[in-house]
Amino acid sequence: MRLLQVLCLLPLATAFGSSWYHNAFPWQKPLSGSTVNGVHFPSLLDADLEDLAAGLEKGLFTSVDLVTAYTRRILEVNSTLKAVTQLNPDALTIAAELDAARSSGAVKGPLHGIPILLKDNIATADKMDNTAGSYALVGAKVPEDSTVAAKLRKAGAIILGKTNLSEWANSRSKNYTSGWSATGGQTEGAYYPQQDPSGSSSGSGVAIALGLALASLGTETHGSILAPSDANNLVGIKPSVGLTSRYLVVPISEHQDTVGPMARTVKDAAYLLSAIVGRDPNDNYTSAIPFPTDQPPNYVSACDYFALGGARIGVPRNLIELDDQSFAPILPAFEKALSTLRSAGATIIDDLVLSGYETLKKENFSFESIVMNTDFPRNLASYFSQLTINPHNILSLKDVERFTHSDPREEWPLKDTLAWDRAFNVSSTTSDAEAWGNYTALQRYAGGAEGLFGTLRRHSLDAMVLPTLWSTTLPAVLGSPVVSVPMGKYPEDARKLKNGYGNQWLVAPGVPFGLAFMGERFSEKRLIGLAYAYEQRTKVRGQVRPYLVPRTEVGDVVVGKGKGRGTEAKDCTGIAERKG
Ligand SMILES: *[C@@H]1O[C@H](CO)[C@@H](O)[C@H](O)[C@H]1NC(C)=O
Ligand SMILES: *[C@@H]1O[C@H](CO)[C@@H](O)[C@H](O)[C@H]1NC(C)=O
Ligand SMILES: *[C@@H]1O[C@H](CO)[C@@H](O)[C@H](O)[C@H]1NC(C)=O
Ligand SMILES: *[C@@H]1O[C@H](CO)[C@@H](O)[C@H](O)[C@H]1NC(C)=O
Ligand SMILES: *[C@@H]1O[C@H](CO)[C@@H](O)[C@H](O)[C@H]1NC(C)=O
Ligand SMILES: *[C@@H]1O[C@H](CO)[C@@H](O)[C@H](O)[C@H]1NC(C)=O
Ligand SMILES: CC(=O)N[C@H]1CO[C@H](CO)[C@@H](O)[C@@H]1O
Repeated sequence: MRLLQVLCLLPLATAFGSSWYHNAFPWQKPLSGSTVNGVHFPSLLDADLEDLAAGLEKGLFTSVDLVTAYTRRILEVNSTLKAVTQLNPDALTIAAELDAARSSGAVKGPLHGIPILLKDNIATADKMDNTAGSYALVGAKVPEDSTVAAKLRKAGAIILGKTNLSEWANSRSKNYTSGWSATGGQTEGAYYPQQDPSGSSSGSGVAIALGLALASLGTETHGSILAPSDANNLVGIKPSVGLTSRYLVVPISEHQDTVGPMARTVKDAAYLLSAIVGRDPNDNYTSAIPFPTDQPPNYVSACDYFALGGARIGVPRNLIELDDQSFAPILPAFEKALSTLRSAGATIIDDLVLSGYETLKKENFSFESIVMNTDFPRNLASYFSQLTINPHNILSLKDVERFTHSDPREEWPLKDTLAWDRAFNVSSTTSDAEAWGNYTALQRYAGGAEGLFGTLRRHSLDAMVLPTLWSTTLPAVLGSPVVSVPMGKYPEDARKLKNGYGNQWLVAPGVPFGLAFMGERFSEKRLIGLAYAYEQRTKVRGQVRPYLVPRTEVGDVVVGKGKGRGTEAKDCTGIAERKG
């Protein structure tokens, strides 16, 4: 009943707008698993892949138990946080099949029988929809699984459900909040009441932060894996564009879109990345992958405690200095991180200046805006053309806009569609030659001598680091990778800051943030090693705890089997009331 109390107090606490309740509940300690009848079960809040795989191997619990436990956890917090929008109605059946396969010795690999959530813009050819958060796509069907979903299934993963997102991956307008979609409502972060969950992979961030599945796939065009990983105490890998296929993923820009893992540990993210990389004839950007199809890098073995030894790491301070200083409370933790990197054997090359970034900023990032806006209507239409069932006959961005203006559930005009109007304007007035001119200018400033790649090479760097918040722009436009890992949380005396709509907290005591490692295209393996070595020395995730934690553990499910224990929901607004 503790969770019930916390949830019921939440509106009161918020009304006072203070942070007292952060310390007021001493029972909100890290949960470290449960011991039932002398048997120890891992805590789902923190369990990693190896914990779950070991439990499955030893027969401590089954994949059916895991699906049951995660589903209960999802329902416990969903009406407050709205992180998960759909549950896979076949998940239990799939789990039972994978349990049977395991019993007969047919284990597909480390992900066998492990529940994973997908952002609701990554399509699956099953009973679930792929909506991008819009009613325009409810009921629409794809001809087959997206390549990344197919690869996860082949690796034995159970696709447990879909996660909420900023509608259309945040491409609709500037006036809706991170984590809001028409179909999913408003996602909230779990580290402070009414925490802005960041976006656009908001539901993935919140769900994995709370252990509602082992891990999730998110998508990124500009910051959409990194920012919610940052704000939700997660490891996020934004892969090089082309490393993972975008086939049957709702697009924004072929030049910038990428699909990557969001997980609680670097190694879990590495396991997931290993499962989803590779060339795909349905996404020709994957032909840029520089390694043979049958010899992908071993991202898991890259997880080496000593990877920082001898590494050369740059710090492009001007990217921080050019920003407003509302997020400055991050900086002491960043300085501490730099000394951790040094003491682990890295050489820090500090005070680098990427003046190309300053130029892009002076141009109001218009080159990127023109590249994205010329890609968007074309790439989106190409996604729609592949649908096999399309209930509203949505074939273009214009159709999406018409639908959005006519269906009141889309909350237009309160949430406008001006970004689409801009895309129409730009794409109809920009020639291919001009779009190419903007693309090459963007690459030159972002990646040339005064940009990321030029500076990495000039100083023979393995990587550059920044607080994740400031890391997203150059890798977004360059299609280069970033690994973000938890670095700290805002201190008790941090000056609280609301988002632009005044309804959610961006900065508040206890809200997490991360450290980003940026590198050359296809340097994921090296970045994962560096991030792992940092993570193992700091283990920040375990020191940053959510204010709200679902209570069901896999041990409860195992022990409660056949006894009809009703632990589905403890949420004030949910089923709990009906159950009494
Ligand atoms: C989660 O909550 C939202 C909003 O209340 C609801 O629409 C959705 O169906 C819920 N998802 C699940 C999986 O229960
Ligand atoms: C992929 O194909 C499209 C259209 O066929 C083409 O415009 C684009 O340049 C190709 N991209 C790569 C990376 O090969
Ligand atoms: C960038 O935006 C500012 C403020 O809106 C404007 O004054 C300036 O002229 C813009 N710069 C360019 C190069 O468009
Ligand atoms: C969004 O912008 C429209 C005008 O473009 C305005 O009418 C509406 O109130 C704004 N909504 C919010 C939530 O700011
Ligand atoms: C699009 O172009 C029209 C006509 O030039 C203009 O009135 C409108 O403000 C533009 N909209 C946006 C969002 O740029
Ligand atoms: C970028 O595109 C615009 C048209 O939208 C064009 O006027 C401009 O010249 C292009 N810039 C470059 C550097 O090619
Ligand atoms: C697809 C789906 O589950 N949609 C539901 C999500 O949430 C809204 C409310 O926030 C419901 O009305 C939808 O039915």
